[in-house]
This record gives sequence, C-alpha cells and structure tokens, in this order.
Amino acid sequence: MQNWMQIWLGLPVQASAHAEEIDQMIRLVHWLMVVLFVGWGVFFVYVLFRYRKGANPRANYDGAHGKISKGLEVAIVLIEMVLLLFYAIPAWAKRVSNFPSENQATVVHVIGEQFAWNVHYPGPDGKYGRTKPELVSADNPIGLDKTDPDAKDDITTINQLNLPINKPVLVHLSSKDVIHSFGLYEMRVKQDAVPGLSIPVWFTPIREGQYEITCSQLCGLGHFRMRGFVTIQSQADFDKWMAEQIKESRATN
Ligand SMILES: [Cu+2]
Repeated sequence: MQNWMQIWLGLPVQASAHAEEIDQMIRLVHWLMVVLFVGWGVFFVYVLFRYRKGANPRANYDGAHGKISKGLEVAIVLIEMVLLLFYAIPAWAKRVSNFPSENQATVVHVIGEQFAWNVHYPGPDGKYGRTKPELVSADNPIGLDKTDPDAKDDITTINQLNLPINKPVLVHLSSKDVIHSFGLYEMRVKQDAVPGLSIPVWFTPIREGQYEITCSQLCGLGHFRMRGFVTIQSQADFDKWMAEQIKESRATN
C-alpha cells in the first residue's frame, strides 16, 4: 500500500510480504511523534504567555500542581508500551522464529567483504560446496573448494542477487573481514553480517524489479561503494538466468 503517509515519510516501495507490517509500525510511531510535537509546541507557547513577567511580578517557587501532567506522562508510557508489546515485538518474533523450511525457500549464502557482496548458490544438486579461507583469491572470492564434489556445480556472483518472486527467501549471511550490514530497503530487511557467524534472515519478495543491496554499517574507506543489486523476477526468468549461470560456470571450469 503506497499511501500519502508513505510518500510523505519518504519510504521506498513495499517489495516484500512483511513490508506493510514494518511500515504500519513506522507510521504509528510517527503519529505519536506528531501528537507529542504539536502538543508540546502548543503548551510551550501557552506557558510563554501565561507566565510572562507582566502577569507574574513575583516568581512562584512551588512549581505547577495538578494531575494533568502526570496523567499525560502515564498515557504516553502506555501508548509506547502498546507499540512495543503489540506491534514491535510480535513483528520481530515472526522474523526470527518462523523461518521457512529450506526445501520451500530459495536458499542463498551472502558473504560480505570490503567492499562487495558475494552471492553463493548451491547449483543444480542443491548442496553447498565446502569453502576454505586459505583458498580465497581474486578469482575465488569465497574460497570455494573445487575438489569437493558438492562445489563443482555451485554458482557464485558478485554484487548480483537474483531471486524468484512470491517464494520465501532464506539468506545465510556472513562476512569475510569486518562487520557489514545487509540492507534491502524495498524488502524492509536489514541485518548485520558478522565475521565468524552465519546469520539467517528471511523475507518473501512480492514485487518484480531491480533493487539495491546497501551496506548499512560503516565498514571502511570503500563503504560508500559497497552496493549490490537484487533482481526479483518470475520463476521462469529466474530459472532461465540460473541455467545461463550454470552454462557459464561449466564453460570456465
Ligand atoms: Cu560493508
């Protein structure tokens, strides 16, 4: 849903199934902020007028009395608790517990490095080949061990992630050097890539197109150019693309 508030807040298009849930949360928080901003602003102007020197020649050292201010503070805390308990925590829980099963999802490994995104697909056998840090080189950026039979048909790309539409995507995210952050704004996905860890993150793309992978963690001098692309395409186009990659990798091996 691309409504006026979405445009006003400058939010990108919603290209994943859970994007609306995140945006709803963002909108609610902004509504609360609008109410607080306007409320405090009006109160401030009122106080400037009400407690002006002309009307109050002697200062009052007691301060304000009354239940309104306490009631307002309690109300704000309650609204914030509702946002946290009924929107934020349930939305987060779905992201971190309801992972799709590997055979129903597009499974892909994404490995961050200074300053690129390496993408690793298992190839036709569906099995990931072994990778070893000592094999990492300019033409083997993820250190794929070609002596492993599972590695022979593996597909790797740099800064290009192709995914079929309407099918859950399970990304296993890691990093070769420093902490990066895998940011797909249109998918409302952001997850740190940490060396030594494989972190799963999942989403379902629902909109075809070309989007950007942004590194959202300052990771070094070339951080600004650490961007890749995500292409969301129909299953048929994805299969065609994958077949081309397989053909290409067979020709070079
Ligand atoms: Cu980075």
